[in-house]
Amino acid sequence: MIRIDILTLFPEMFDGFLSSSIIKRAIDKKLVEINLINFRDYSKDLHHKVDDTPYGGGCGMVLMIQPIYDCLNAIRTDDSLVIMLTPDGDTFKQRDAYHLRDVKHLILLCGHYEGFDERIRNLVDIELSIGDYVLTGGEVASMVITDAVVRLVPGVIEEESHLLESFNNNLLDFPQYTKPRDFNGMKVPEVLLSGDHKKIREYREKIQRERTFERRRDLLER
Ligand code: 6GU
Repeated sequence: MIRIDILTLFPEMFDGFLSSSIIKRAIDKKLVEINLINFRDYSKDLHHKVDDTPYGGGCGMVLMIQPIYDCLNAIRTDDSLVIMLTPDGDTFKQRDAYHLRDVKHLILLCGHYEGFDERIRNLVDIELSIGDYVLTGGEVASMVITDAVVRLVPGVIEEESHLLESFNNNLLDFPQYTKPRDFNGMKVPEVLLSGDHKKIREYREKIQRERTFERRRDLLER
């Protein structure tokens, strides 16, 4: 079983995510254990402070190293991979989801406010971002990464589903259709109704290549 510990000051943000759909089912089936840990509980400050004003001046607050240091010391083991969520990190890709699926214990550290004390970077193994935009905190990013990893854990969804999906082989997905055959004149392509599996496979691969070329030429250039 894979264990994912999410270090956050806002555990309530995860309520809907952990109690719905495939993630809930994976937890119920004990395929994954997900723990929310509020690192405020590790603050040695009288008022449980976790952030303070930046040295050198500037606006906003900076997360202090002490609560995060003590929290990580309490939970990390030889099997742990500590990931800091930050817009400065490497961009998370599908191939990273496949790597992280094989780690026994993931620790996802979510920041909030203006940033982390720079020295916190010395406590983590890797830094990840989910894309080139700025979020209010790492929580949504940690849910994105958790979702992408958990769905790849064997038993969570049908194995065959990921073999054909977008980004495997750097190709976008092929289009899918279901009933009815004709909706207000919008028809299902004939070939899909033909029962000729070789033709269907060729048709789908052709569309995948065309669509990736039109929409995501960057994927083909890798
Ligand atoms: Cl991981 N954190 C924040 N705060 N913003 C982001 C991000 C992470 N990834 C993209 N934008």
